[in-house]
Amino acid sequence: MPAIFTEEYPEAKASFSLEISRVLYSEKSPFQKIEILESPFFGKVLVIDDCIMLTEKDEFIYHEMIAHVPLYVHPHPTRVLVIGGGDGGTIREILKHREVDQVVLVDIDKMVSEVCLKYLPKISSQLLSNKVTCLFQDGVHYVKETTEIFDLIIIDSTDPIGVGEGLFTREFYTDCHRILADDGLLINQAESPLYTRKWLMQLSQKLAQVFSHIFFYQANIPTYPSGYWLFGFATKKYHPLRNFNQEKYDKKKLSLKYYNQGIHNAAFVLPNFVREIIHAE
Ligand code: AG3
Repeated sequence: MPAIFTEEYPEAKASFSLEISRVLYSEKSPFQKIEILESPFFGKVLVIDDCIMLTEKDEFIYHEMIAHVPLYVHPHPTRVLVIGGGDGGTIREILKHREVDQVVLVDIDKMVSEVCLKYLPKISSQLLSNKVTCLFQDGVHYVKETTEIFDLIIIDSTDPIGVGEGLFTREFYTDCHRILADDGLLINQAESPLYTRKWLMQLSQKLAQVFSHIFFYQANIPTYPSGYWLFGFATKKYHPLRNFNQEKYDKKKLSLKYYNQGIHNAAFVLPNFVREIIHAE
């Protein structure tokens, strides 16, 4: 009998299972349970508190979409803040944009980065870049206290329960707004409109209370709940489509596996049921 890992989706009374050939790592940090599993099909899988954070098979979709969408909109992103994202996947994509010369990563749990550096070096190795400063502390506290200013903030969090909860509050978004430059952007992972409609609704209401313009865009991520995922795009100035930077895009010619110009445009076209959720008062 092959071993099976199952992530339960209690909100949908459903679950997602995958065969695993080995458990490479399983420990409790002071904050959460961290596991690295090996699946014959999905490759290595990072699981935190029984939720799939990434698999080697499809992590490129999430990490390319969370990073390149804002980086092809902002005309001169030099200072980027990543909250969460201790696995380093988001950092890897950000650093493909050479004009970014400083990235601060703030993740509460040092063990996530240590484990990923050991077991998932292809995803995490850019954490060691000299452009990156890793601070292992609470992101909520960091944004409250810091005097630094950023062009882009990316919130690469876990779900809004447990450790990640504070990263989905109005107070937190208010602090992020304060430490963004006048033309700054904030991107956050915004969960599944199908399975956790309420989370998306609350997130969009809170973001809209703080930022004058908010947008959402989508991607298909098979190993996350429902396989259908949203990202928030909160902006002080730039429009996600009108300010798409064609010149930068044509010049860079990054070879990516998911993101391209067509995807950028299409991702902001949302189904009616999603538009209803994010516009609900
Ligand atoms: N961020 C986690 C997305 C949430 C997944 N939720 C779930 N499986 N219930 C991923 C971090 C990758 N850098």
